[in-house]
Amino acid sequence: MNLMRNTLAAGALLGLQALLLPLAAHAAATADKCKFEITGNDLMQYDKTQLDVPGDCAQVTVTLHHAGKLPAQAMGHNWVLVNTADLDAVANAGMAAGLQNNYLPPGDKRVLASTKVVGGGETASVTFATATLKKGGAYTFLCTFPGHNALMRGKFKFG
Ligand code: CU1
Repeated sequence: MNLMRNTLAAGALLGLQALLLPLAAHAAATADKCKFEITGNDLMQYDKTQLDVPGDCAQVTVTLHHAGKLPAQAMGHNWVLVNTADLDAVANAGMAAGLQNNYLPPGDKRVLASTKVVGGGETASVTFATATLKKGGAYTFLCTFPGHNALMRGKFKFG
């Protein structure tokens, strides 16, 4: 009797899983196109020069990996999103803010999204809403470690 009840319950559970699994897979696929990975190295480079974000991503996650060996003090990297027009100003203000502030002025409204600064072997991630971004707007990502943005920058296309 107990066995039969258990078998029935297990069968019902399996049926439920069969119903839910395709839904979960679909949700994951939808979210994945809004998640991006970018890697920095000890040669002051990102491995990507452009990120293409679909316009229906309500939020975006960017995960920055540092594939190098140098510490953050020597070769730190972050990932910072700005309006392209603000790039130089944010890079200069970031330099002055120092490593203790992740090379970004605290509370700077020109910073649309940012990770902390990481050193070799470390990873940092940021998730942000796209509600304030304009589709087709001119956005650039950069590393604000002093001097890095000359090489470490790229286009952030949304929409
Ligand atoms: Cu950097």
